[in-house]
Amino acid sequence: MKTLKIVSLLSLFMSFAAVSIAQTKTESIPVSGNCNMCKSNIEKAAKKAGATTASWNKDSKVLTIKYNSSTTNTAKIQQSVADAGYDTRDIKTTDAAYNKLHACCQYDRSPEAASAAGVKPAEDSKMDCCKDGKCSKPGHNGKDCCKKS
Ligand SMILES: [Cu+2]
Repeated sequence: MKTLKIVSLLSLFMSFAAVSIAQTKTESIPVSGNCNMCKSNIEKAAKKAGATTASWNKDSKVLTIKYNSSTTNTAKIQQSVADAGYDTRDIKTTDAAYNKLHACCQYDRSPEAASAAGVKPAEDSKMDCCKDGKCSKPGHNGKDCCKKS
């Protein structure tokens, strides 16, 4: 009986350990931007969406985040960064949010600059060809680009 207790305690402890390992994730996500003001905006937006740490490098254009996977995810964090006016690897900002950025923060949104930053150009964005819930791109049959990932 004593061995059984120890074994069950041990497995309980191990399952807790496994859960806590699974919860903290670190990820590096390309995000477009220019300057230190962008850095502060991007990091603030990532933390607002639940990132425990967020650090954007203006030279490499990479945002490194740590987050708890039980409270948030990369889609939420990227959406928050996009809402602040910045194109991320997977989620594009809106023209309205981009236009609200300080003039010095209005980074180059050309496809060339986007791919140099590691960000998919806006034309390739899933939602950009989606108009009124229907895909406006020929051959997509109203499906592909309107799916929210
Ligand atoms: Cu800036």
